[in-house]
Amino acid sequence: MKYWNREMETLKGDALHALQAKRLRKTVEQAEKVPFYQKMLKDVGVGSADISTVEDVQKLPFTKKTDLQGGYPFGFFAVPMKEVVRIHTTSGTTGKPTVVGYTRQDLDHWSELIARNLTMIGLTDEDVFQNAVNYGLFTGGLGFHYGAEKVGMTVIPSATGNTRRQIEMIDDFGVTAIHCTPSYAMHIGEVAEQMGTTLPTLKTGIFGAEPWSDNMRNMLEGKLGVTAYDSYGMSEMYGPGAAFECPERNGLHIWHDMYLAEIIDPQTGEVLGPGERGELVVTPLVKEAMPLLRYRTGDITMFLEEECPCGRGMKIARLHGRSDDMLVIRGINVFPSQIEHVLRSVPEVGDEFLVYVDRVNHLDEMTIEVEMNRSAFKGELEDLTRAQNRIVGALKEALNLRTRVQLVEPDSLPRYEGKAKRVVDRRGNEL
Ligand code: DLL
Repeated sequence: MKYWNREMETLKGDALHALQAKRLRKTVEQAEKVPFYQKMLKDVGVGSADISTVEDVQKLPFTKKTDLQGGYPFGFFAVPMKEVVRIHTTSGTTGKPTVVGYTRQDLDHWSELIARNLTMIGLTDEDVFQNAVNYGLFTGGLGFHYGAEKVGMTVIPSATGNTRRQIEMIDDFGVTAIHCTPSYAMHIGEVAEQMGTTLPTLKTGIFGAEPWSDNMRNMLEGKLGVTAYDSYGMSEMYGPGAAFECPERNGLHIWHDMYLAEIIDPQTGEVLGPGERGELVVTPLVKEAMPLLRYRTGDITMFLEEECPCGRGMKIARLHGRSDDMLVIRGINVFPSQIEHVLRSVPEVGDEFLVYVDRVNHLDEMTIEVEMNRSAFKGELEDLTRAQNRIVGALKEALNLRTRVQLVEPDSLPRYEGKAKRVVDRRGNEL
């Protein structure tokens, strides 16, 4: 088992708690330089002097995404602008994006996180790494880039797009590890198939930035010939790197010396224990330019109880979606990733699907367009009808919901280079 920073990665018990408490207090001190937090802390009568244990985090109020938007652009920065050496923003589709600033020390911490993750899954300076995500304001590009360079890997900043060229590069440059969104990985897999290559040098796939199911993992491993690892993060937590699967691939280690994680009931704010699913709340412990206190991520997960054989600490379950992309269909909660998990287990199903939600006569209707794979598409009409019924049945069983399924031709639905958008909610448009 390889470690980038064995001491920090395997820190446990009192030593870990003492470090977390010290860093938590320092983070609150840093937050006290931000007018928003000055007011918030004054309102609840708590200051950095009141923080001496990890549990004291519960004295602090939560910070929400809307709070950050209210501070647009630089209202949450705790250092003078001349110390901010990088800015990223979230890809907010509505309203102003969230702006995140980094000091030089923040960038060092961030690349250390990525270096830990890459080392944890066995990558070294011998590897050739293709970073097929959007470079620019999205944190996935530069975040992974500098972390992979830190490990000494040969980094190819291929970014997204021109998929045939991406595939030629994998083969010509002997790429051993690729990083992209799972949606783009699917597309790379299908284009590679059309080009007649099995991508023989590729061994490792790192996928993240959006939810992807275990069945999708199996499919990607088959198409690309890789072992696939899940990578979680968000711009407010630096970006990718915050949590990552180890070779056990049974949950993601959230780096306990850099993030204090809690799981809460999203309705009541009550703190939940291991095994209880709820919203992930994070207090970054080393952020300098933009400290955050108890940030509500909106992401749903739980702490896993068992100790990991790899010796590292705290693990969270894979994330199946955000509380805000959960659909409520006729009173039933549905995450798009559940639909994906079902579809990817049906052999006749091809690579993409699209979910439409409508309100028909005051009732929610979910219609799913499902691409067939090539061989099923060439088959008999009877077989297709059978496949369609099977999909409807599997969805009914998994979601307890009747859905309409329309089979469509291979390659007829949109492809994605970054995060996918597979749900079109048309409710509210009927007036
Ligand atoms: O997506 C950072 C990132 C880049 C992570 C590359 C992994 C790889 P944002 O654009 O701010 O940051 O989006 C953050 O994406 O709150 C989750 O809802 C979702 N998300 C990120 N990773 C995963 C994952 C980057 N592995 C938001 N599984 C988060 C499920 C994920 N959802």
